Amino acid sequence: MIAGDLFHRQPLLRELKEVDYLLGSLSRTQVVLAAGNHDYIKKNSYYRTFVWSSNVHMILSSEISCIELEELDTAVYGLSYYEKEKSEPLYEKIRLRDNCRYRILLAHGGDEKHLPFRKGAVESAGFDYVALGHIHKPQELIQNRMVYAGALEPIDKNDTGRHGLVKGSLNESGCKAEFVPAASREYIHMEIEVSENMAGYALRTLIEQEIQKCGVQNLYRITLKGFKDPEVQFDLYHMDTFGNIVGIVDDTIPAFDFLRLLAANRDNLMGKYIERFGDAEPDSVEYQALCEGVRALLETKRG
Ligand SMILES: [Mn+2]
Repeated sequence: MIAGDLFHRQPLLRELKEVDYLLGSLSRTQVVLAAGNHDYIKKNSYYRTFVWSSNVHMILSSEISCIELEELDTAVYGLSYYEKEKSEPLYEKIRLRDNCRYRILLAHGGDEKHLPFRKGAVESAGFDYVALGHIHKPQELIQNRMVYAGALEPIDKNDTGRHGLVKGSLNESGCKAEFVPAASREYIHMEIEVSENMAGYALRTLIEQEIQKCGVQNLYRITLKGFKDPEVQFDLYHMDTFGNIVGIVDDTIPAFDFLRLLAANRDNLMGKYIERFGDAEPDSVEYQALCEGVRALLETKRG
């Protein structure tokens, strides 16, 4: 079951040929697919005329239609998008009209602009399983009954977490659906706790170890947290040992010893400045101003 948006844009003819070759080479498998809101069936879409292998069935109708897979005694309901958005709740209005033992709904969307549905309304139609697409993160709406498989691979850097497919089995005793991780890599948002005694090279080594722990095949967005030595400047361009860091942000707070600085500067501008912001919380804008001001004053003093 391919629940739409197999392509994130209009597919090229050669891409359909490649996909059809792969799906057509499955010897004991029937494939049903429909177009989603990204690969929707435009006027000149290759989906309109493409001739699939005999085991590959595309639902081309823009209204709910039904494909019967006789040898599996299974009917698959669904539709294809012919535009980027479609806001009628069509999946809530399905009337079953087949003579099969099993019934699957292949559905794409679920948000406001893409065929919204209430899961209860779809459930009551009587499908054995609802295979959902559109949302990239795998999730079960109803256990073993209504599941978003999610994208096979993460699509962008915010598409974190596991990705793969749903393996389901449908027989007299009901439907079982389990998530099978299949993505070759994952996007991971990682926080690294920096300490005051850590210099740049130590940080680089720590990041290297953390990435090794979580897998060098994955892609990382790293946020540095904690307090750092105010003297230390991290060179963020040289932290990427394995070439898999897609972004790194330094959110550390300089660990100025304000009490000591205040004691030594009671009568000057620095002392007055520290007093002015004395009770700022470490994650506030005031604290940031305090740190920047103190840094500037220290640098002026040295200069
Ligand atoms: Mn979609």
